Amino acid sequence: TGAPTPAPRKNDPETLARQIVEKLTYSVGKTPAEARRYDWLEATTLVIRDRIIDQWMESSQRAKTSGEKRVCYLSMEFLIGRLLRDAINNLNLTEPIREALSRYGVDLDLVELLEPDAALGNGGLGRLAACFMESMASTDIPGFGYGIRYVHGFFRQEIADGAQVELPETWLAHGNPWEFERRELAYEIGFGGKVTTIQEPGRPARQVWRPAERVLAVAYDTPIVGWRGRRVNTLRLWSAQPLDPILLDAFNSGDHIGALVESNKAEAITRILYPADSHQAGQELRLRQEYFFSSASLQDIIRRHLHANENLSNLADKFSIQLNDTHPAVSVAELMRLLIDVHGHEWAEAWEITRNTFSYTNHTLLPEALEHWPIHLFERLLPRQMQIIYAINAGVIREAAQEKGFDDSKIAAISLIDEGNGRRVRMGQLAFVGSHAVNGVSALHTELMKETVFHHLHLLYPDRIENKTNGVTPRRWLMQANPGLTDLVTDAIGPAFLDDIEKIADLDPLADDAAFRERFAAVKRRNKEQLANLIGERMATQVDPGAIFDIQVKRIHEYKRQFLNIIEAIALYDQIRSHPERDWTPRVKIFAGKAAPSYAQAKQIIHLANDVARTINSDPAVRDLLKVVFIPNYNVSLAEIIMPAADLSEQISTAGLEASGTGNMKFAMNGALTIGTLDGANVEMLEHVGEDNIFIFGLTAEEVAQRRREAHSGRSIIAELPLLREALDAISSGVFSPEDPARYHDLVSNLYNNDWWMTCADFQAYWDTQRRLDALWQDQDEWQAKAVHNTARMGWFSSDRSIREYARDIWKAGPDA
Ligand code: DL6
Repeated sequence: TGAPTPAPRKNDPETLARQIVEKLTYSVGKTPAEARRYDWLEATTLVIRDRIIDQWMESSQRAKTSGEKRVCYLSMEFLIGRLLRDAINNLNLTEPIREALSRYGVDLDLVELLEPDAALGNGGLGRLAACFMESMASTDIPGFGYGIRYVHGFFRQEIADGAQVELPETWLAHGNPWEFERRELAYEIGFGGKVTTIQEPGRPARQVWRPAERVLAVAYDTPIVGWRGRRVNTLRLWSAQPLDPILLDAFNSGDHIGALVESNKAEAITRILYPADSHQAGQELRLRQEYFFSSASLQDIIRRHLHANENLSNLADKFSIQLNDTHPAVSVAELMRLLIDVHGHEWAEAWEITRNTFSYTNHTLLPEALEHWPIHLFERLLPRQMQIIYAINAGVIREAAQEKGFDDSKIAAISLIDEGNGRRVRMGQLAFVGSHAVNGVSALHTELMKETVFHHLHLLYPDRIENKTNGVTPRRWLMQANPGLTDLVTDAIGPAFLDDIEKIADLDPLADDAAFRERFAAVKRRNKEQLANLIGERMATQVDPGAIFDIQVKRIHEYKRQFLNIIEAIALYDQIRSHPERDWTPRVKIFAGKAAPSYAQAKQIIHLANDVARTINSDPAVRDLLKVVFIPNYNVSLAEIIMPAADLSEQISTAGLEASGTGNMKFAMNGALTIGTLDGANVEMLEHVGEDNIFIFGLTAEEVAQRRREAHSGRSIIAELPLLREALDAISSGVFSPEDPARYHDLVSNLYNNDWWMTCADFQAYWDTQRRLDALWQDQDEWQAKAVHNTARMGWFSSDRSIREYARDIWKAGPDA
């Protein structure tokens, strides 16, 4: 019975070519002769999409009928990038599609480049969510991503006269062939209004929320294909729409603008991604976004659950909901509301269901990134949820006082309400108490969570915090980004590592094989040439692929210390000019990354990098020994070109501040050596690649904390280090900004007066380590052997491993559950 199963599709170039032309004709409306490259992209995408849909339906059906536990990943950000290459690679169709297109003189690589880069995220947290989606599909876990369909993703960065300029990004301008609008899946989301108590005879009193405003959340689904296409999961993104598209009365009475106000207000909720990374975005709109997507996702999960179950008592057996940071933390209160007010559960049972269903990942310890909302705002926008938060808080405080004997100061620390700061709701605390598991994203970060932000909650619930070190998907970050290396490894150890990346360890002994090292170096050289061409074309700067490509790409932030890297470049520049007779190792220092538009110091750092680049690159005295490049508009697609071309990866955050890092993993997998601090996942990378193959320097997290307690400043260090002093003098006297000599005055004076990020404190150790790397570069056998060890020993940092750990320890879901 039921619908006939479609016949398996043929995947030979002949069939594919015919189908692409069919799509070109009947869906795009062009003949091959008329078609532009963009039309070929559309037609190819549609052919691939058909293949995915077969598998997608099968996976969804399997998840529904088997009754297996499903995992919902709630994330405000999914930095998925381009999808076509991912899908083609995971379906194993790269070569047949390439050949099919070549029959019409079309180059697959060029076609793929036209796909917009879906940038629905800021950085690490959003990209991790994208890797996790791919890994859930690849490890056969019925995963479902829930997020927001922003009309404008992360802003496009241009550099004008050295400074960052933000421009709107328009990824949907040409439509989006990957998404399916599900108009039938629309939920009402309320804001504001009043809560009234209803007392009916013989029944307990109940609360009824009557929102003043309502909008619709409409689902858009994107298929996420796992490796070899075995499972296809869903990424469901919500778009906000008005209940009434236009207020006709207002329009008819002549108020044409007023008639659209409600509509615009609703649509504004999902119009734009906040470009805030590790930075507080305090706007009301942000809280609206958070509640909007949380409520829509929970209503959808409940609907899916009730499809196969009588009631919600067993929700936690059938669904696990992972809160990606605190952005969806309001879900804790919202699920309680839905369980109690809408589905009639008692408080105690609702609380049990809620805690067993949710788990929460923390991604930062930076105080300015820990979300806390003013109570008056929360209460005005979400009055019923606020009542529930007070009630949750009362329960937690009672437990802490009665069972653990917490005193007032400890209670103040765990309270969901911050009383000392203008009264605010602490979203981290809410997520923590509403979850059965709370995890950090690297071993060090998890320990620091226990000691700092969640110290008292950890005392209250000592079994709740656990570690799940991040990972990255090797499909995108090795196979697709670096086909040359993938072919070389396949040739050397066979293809088994493609299915189980930890088998790449078989490559390790080849570090001692001179012929293999040479081939490994040749792949790197080709990748560097490709990046050098890009730099030449985009920025009219010529760089030598024979130099060390020393790369720092990530969000621009003081704690990530791009400034330290720039100061080192200036010191090196001075030394090269003072000692031209020395045997300097040629280096190209490459930077890329965006600064939050409101983060003045980060924007100054970008400006400085560009000013320094302009000065050094035009100085004939340094010849080709040092170049500095800032590549604009860093995004996932650019990262796919940059990671495979690095010799040296800069992971130099102030210890204790980078929760994990994932760029560090992508670089090392592609054979870059790391220069880094003992921070985030660098600590575990050191354990895996071995201390001879990674270059660690600087203060430890404990030492940083100690210095901060001692009110450390940079002044005395600067006085003792002429290299550092001269570099800083050059910056502050306007050597790099003659048109505005005072431009960097604040940046430099912060180092003298405070050095909060330990830039001065770590300078000498950083400089010395860089010089050791210079010397190592002269011994290419040694360097390349270390590079091979890095690639061979990074398999553990696959997001498949992370996801299996989440599935085993937190979700109790998936094939091994
Ligand atoms: O866990 C993913 C990623 C980590 O690798 C980075 O170390 C961390 O900085 C980043 N955190 C954020 C901050 N978000 N918030 N809030 O993106 O998460």
